[in-house]
Amino acid sequence: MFQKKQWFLNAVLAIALLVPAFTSAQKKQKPNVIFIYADDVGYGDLSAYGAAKISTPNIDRIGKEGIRFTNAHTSSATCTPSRFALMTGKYPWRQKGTGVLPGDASLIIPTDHITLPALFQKAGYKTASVGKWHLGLGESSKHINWNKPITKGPNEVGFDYAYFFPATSDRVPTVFVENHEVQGLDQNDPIEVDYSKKIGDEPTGKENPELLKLPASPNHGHNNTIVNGIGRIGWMTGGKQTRWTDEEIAHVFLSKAQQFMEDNSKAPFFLYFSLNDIHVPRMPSSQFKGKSEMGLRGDVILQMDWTVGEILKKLDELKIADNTLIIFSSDNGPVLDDGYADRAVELAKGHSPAGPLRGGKYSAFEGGSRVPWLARWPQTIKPATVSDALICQIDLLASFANFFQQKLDGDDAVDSFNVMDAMIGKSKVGRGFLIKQGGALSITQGTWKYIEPRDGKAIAELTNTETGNNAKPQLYDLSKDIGEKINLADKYPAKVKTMAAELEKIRSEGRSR
Ligand code: NG6
Ligand code: CA
Repeated sequence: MFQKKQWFLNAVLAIALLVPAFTSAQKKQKPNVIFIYADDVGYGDLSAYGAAKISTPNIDRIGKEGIRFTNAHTSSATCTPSRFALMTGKYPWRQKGTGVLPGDASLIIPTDHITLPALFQKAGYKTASVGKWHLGLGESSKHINWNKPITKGPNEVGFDYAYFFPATSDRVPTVFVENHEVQGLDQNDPIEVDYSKKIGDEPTGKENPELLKLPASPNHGHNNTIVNGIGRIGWMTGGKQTRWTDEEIAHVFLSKAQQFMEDNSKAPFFLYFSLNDIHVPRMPSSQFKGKSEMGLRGDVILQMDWTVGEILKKLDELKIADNTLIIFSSDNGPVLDDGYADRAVELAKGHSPAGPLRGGKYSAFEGGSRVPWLARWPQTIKPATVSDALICQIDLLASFANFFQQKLDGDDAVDSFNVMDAMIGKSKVGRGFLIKQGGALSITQGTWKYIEPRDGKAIAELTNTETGNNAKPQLYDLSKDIGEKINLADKYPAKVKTMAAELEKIRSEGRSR
């Protein structure tokens, strides 16, 4: 009897001792997560996706050592809404004011709901946002005072650390911000920004085109304040010492990302690394200038690939590659002429930025929002996997919530689905349907895609690209026609009706999860 009791007590003691050890071992095992978000990189811009005129060995390597997706998407065909969806798990068209933001816009991410970085924080991660922000700063509809700490931004939505520029590199203010402060502020030369009228007396691209080192394309409007020989959208004055040099942006962001990885190599970390490449103005560093066959756009693709390679190297150096999930994707499809006369159109001959897809940035066709997505996690993902599971960046939130066993509130991440098994190659099945936003909304269900009717030009004049606008409904069978060439709407009216109704239901219900 005594022996039995003793045995039992010993067993209880052993379990009590083991439990904390087990949980702390588990804690240690949480993978680091790096999400590299490239800007405007198309489905056909990487050699892993068939590009032959350019080689992207470092990005390709992620797929070779991990998984490459052929049916992965952003929620939208431009930057701000795609990023909004990624951060909130909510379709951006449900909230007003989520289109491409000017550089002086207020923060558009609600601070009273879970966000992707906040979810990582709750799971015990250190989180950082390095690179392009473009989700607004400061209090709703309040003027931003750039010379004082900025009240709301990445830190307020879940990032412990942030080093970023406010909007796009073709928009003012052309400065870097660390957490709440513009870097290198000089109180004797205060920064002012305006998007409605010229301020200060600095030359603009419109008045002094002879000062430009990169001419603007006619009519796009990249002809306001000249910074570093490049006309920008919007006017700024002051902050002369703080302004960036475009050719250095990639290096500056990379070094901040590397520093964060070094500082946190012992803790699990989440790094949102949001590249400036390959957005306009395409200004490669001297290391890459003239190195591709495709001019500046090709050069910055090489620069982007190098950047990714440096991150992979850093993971090896820190000996944390095995338990790091690194994802590479893009915020929207490709565009050639997006505001500067950089000869991208003429030099892209023989290269198809969207691969086999129709349309590109701004478009409701697949080229606008089907994007490269490669992921590597040596401990978990089988090398050289290729997956055609339907996944979207909007799903990261629910997928990681599930992974960390965090319950989402009913009104959080209302359009995000848990597709973690698909993301790590354990399942070939992703989400059942997806609504995407070009100009028009579309819904994809299985291999069928319906684009709702929308008035407006079929070709966007400035960029000379297809918008996907059509006054009539469009229906495509993507399994046979990934290039969306044959509109089957007239042939299958019943299908059109059910898909249109489904889209309407999801829109009116305010949620899809
Ligand atoms: C557009 C700009 C374009 C680019 C884009 C944002 C014009 C005519 N064009 O409005 O140059 O800045 O906004 O790109 O102003 S995104 O990738 O951040 O969505
Ligand atoms: Ca973009």
